[in-house]
Amino acid sequence: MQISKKTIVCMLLFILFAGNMVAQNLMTNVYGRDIRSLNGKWNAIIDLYDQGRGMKVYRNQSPKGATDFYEYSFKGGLRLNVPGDWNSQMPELKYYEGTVWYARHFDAKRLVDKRQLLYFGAVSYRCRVYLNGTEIGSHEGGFTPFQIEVTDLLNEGDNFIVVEVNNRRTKDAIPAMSFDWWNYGGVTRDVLLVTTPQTYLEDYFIQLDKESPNQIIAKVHLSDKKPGEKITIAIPELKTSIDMQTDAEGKAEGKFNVKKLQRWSPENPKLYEVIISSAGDCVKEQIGFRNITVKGTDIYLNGKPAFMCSISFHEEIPQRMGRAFSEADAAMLLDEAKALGVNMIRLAHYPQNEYTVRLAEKMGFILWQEIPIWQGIDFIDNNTRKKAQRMLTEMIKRDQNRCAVGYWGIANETQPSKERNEFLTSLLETGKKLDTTRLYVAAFDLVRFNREKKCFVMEDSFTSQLDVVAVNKYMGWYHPWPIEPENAAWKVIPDKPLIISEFGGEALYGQSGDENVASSWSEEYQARLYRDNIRMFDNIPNLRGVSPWILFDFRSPFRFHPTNQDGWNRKGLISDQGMRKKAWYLMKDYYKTKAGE
Ligand code: GCB
Repeated sequence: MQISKKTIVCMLLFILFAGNMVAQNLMTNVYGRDIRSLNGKWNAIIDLYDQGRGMKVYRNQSPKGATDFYEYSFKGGLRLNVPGDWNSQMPELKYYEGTVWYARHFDAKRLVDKRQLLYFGAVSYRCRVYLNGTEIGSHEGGFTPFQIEVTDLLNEGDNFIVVEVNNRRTKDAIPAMSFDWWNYGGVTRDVLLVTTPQTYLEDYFIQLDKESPNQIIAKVHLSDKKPGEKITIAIPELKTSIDMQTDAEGKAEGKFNVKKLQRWSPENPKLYEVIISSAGDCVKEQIGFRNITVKGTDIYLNGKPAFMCSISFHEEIPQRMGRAFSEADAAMLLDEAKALGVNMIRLAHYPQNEYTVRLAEKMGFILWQEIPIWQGIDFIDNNTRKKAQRMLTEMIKRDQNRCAVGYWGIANETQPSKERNEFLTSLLETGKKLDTTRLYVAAFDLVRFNREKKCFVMEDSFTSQLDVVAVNKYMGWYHPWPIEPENAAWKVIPDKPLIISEFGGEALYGQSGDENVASSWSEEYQARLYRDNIRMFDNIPNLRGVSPWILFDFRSPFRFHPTNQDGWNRKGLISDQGMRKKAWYLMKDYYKTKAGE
């Protein structure tokens, strides 16, 4: 095929233009900046057939002449809450997968000596953003933030912003075509207008060195390549401050020793006010410091071997049948985790909102945060790999100063293959370039019972690259017991710490039945299953944590049983209405014993 010069020029221009439009580098700690909320009621248009872009609805035109008309208007139509998923806001949108246009007016000022940016906490799943009739950026990935600079694009006075949101599942997406949670769409987290100085503190990483109890690492990056700028990091309570100088890239790095540092831990979730300043900017943040390391088969927290008494939850408020998005939602989920007596939370299966992460840190939970590499991912597609790398980067960048985050999870239930290995290796490389102070983990479902050896085994060469190996194993639910639980020996990756990252079974709250019959969907069966699994845990020599699946029943489109499930995964220790099932009490007791209470 012959390609003309004109076509090549057009293609190059397109690539250049499209390249400029994607979202820009993220700033650290957006909530510590000069921000204005654009949350509230937005006007919306449901666009099932994807006609809006062709119709240029983002221009928001209204008829001028007598013969003029437009077959759309944002005025007088649907109104949706931002933040919020659309599915829980209207019965018609419960199962909707497609495009919804969101729009609103806002007033702004053009500021000569400042920069202004639009910041989205998350839009699920992909979006294009238009300001005053022009496309200004796009983003893919439903659980991580992005920002777009609008300094030169804002009008003095009225501005009109439109977000074209689409949550259709596709093969190349992350997660891909099916996943065991609700595919909520919408502008699901805060939208902010951020004002910064001309040169601002774009990115800073301030954490304790992995091995040292009193050496803090600080890396700061200005928004511009300004060499020779003084950067000061001060921790007033520790009477400490250091000065650094930026290099040609506008970066500065330093390490400094602190005395009498109280390290953050679940028992004492101590945070310090840290003040970061440059010539023209100053940002404050509450930051904690802790060490988390692995030696042999042990996980050490602040130099002491630790056992992870964990629980998982989705970013969902079951009673509202909607995605969690606020501080109040975070408090509800985390208070229930506290009541269970856990010291860790696996934030399943995607980066959850910043309110949850920040409050969890204050409440003393170690966090496992992961990207939605959940079964069925196309490991051959290079673009999917790039997407995953970007998602991981966005997750790490947002929460790099949350010492509560002890684990970055890179995958859940993937099957070995050359392509899978290369894909996941590239994720580890991406992550470790940004952060080596956390442990890298992935969850596998490959453990099998070997009848000759009479023990559970697993083979996956990729595990050698991880700090901690995690296993989802549904003994008594998806897998019948091959042997009595107390005789079920484990030889699974015996040279590394192992976490049982999922186990459990379904029960309908209030349903009583035979404790030996799974299809009773009874609390008794679920409780028995928990009892059996707890008996098995003692046979796992390298077990360093367990995380039952899951705190609350959650909505899932592939749970078809009409009376027992009705669109809900019923593995919760707590029902969708907030009622504790029998297994909850067993787990609570197990964690009490583990904590030596
Ligand atoms: C798993 C998945 C989790 C599911 C769970 C289940 O292994 O990791 O996302 O919800 O099983 O309930 O089947």
